[in-house]
Amino acid sequence: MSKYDTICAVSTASGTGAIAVIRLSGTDSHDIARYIFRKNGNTLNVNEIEPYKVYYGEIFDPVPDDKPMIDDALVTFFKAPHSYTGEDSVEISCHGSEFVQQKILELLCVRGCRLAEPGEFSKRAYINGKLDLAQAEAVADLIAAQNEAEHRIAVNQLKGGFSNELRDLRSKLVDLTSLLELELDFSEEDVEFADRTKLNDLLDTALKHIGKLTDSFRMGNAIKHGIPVAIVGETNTGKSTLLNAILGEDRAIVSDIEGTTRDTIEETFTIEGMMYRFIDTAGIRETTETIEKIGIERTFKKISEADIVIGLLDGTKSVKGIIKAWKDIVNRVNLLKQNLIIMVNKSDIMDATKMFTLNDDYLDYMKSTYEKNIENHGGYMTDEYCYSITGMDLYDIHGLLTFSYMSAKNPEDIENLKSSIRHRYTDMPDIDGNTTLVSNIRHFEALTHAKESLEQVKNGLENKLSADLLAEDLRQALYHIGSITGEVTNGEVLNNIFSRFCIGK
Ligand SMILES: Nc1nc2c(ncn2[C@@H]2O[C@H](COP(=O)(O)OP(=O)(O)OP(=O)(O)O)[C@@H](O)[C@H]2O)c(=O)[nH]1
Ligand SMILES: [Mg+2]
Repeated sequence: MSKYDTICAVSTASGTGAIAVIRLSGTDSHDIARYIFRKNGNTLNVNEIEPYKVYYGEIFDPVPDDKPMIDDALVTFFKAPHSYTGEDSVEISCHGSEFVQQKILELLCVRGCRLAEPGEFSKRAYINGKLDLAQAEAVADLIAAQNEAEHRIAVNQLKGGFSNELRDLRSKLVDLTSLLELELDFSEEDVEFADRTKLNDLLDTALKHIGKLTDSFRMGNAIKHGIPVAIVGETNTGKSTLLNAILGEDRAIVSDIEGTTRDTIEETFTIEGMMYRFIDTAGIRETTETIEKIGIERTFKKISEADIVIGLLDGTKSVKGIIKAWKDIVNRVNLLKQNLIIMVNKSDIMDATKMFTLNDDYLDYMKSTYEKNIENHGGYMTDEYCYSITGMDLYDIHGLLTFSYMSAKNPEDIENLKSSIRHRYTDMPDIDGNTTLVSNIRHFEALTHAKESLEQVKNGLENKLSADLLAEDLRQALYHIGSITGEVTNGEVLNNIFSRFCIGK
């Protein structure tokens, strides 16, 4: 299999469509396409072909004597290096009959084309320097994007936003390495050229940069697979009713029997361009029933994995019961990392005066928690201190815990809840701005390795390790960063990446 052979594939979705696009790329692509194409009954002359011009004519089978027409088609020729792959290439737009598509591929193969492997066009684009590896992966992400947020990440990566950031990072580290390597040349003389404080500062900047990128993975990954929203609470609070109302379909079984939902149910739903994965869970209660116990264990696991937790309380229960259920949920949520939305459900049938008592009790509880926090932090739990460890001030944290009332049977309440869920993330610049979000696990792992190597350099500096050992760790970090854009890579990794593309891309 030579990288110079000419490949072909149907690039549009498989099956019948109005039109289909067949793509050829490689040294002989123009000749092979010319061989089966006639314009006004004549084959195009090599010298006559104008690239980037669309030719209208017929695809025909040149073998039988009567040279039958196969289809009406539009053909465009692209000249290296100005094509997607960087090679000579051709695009044939034909009618979307599966028979026509197959017939054209067959004619091309008889003339010397080979059927392309998945992602082979993009792989060639990468090999020919048209795209770096992260950009090629963005092409696959762009094709797979199902909502606005996913689309935005892919476009940013495709435009080279991520690659530029990595290039920045790399050049910082290259500077560091060359400073250290200079010392190696003079190792006999025991000199230190590189100012250690400056090295340390540079390292800190690089580590901070990588840290920002690895931190963004949780969000980037969530956007790709849907931001997980767990709906949790005691049995019969209306979790399944809420899931159905959000989805607008009867997905989960609803009944007034406690413990109806045994296993978790997950469905994605897009709110204003952002995909969420709603998870209905088994209601939490004391039980000796084995299956239900397993279900409740799953609920706890889903709570810990969720980005947003909707804690649903049953407004028809006693004040004491509601407060207890609420505390049980709050205690299972990590408020520093997760968003908690507490909702008291069944407002349509609950006694409204209870709302006042609930809020008073709640305030009492908050007050005692607040005081406990002050004790825990040596008596100086100021807003600033709280902000420095949580990124939120105390008031916001309290706000997150405030009770809101709703009825899962009231469509208006459901719309409000949806917009409140969406609102949780619009404040984050990462999503609505042009900030890079890492959404690919391969990139995340490479960055994590790079970070580990840099941390070793930092430790080494503190322990006054010799320049050659420091330089070695730095080179490791450079290697990992380079592997993301494909500056350093191996065949196996490449095959692995491109084999996940669709054929024709
Ligand atoms: N009046 C009223 N009834 C509700 C509301 N939400 C749920 N219900 C009723 O409450 C009962 C329990 O609802 P489910 O949605 O099955 O409750 P669940 O939390 O999924 O219960 P488990 O699966 O057992 O944990 C059903 O009879 C629902 O019709 C509401 O807002 N108002
Ligand atoms: Mg249920």
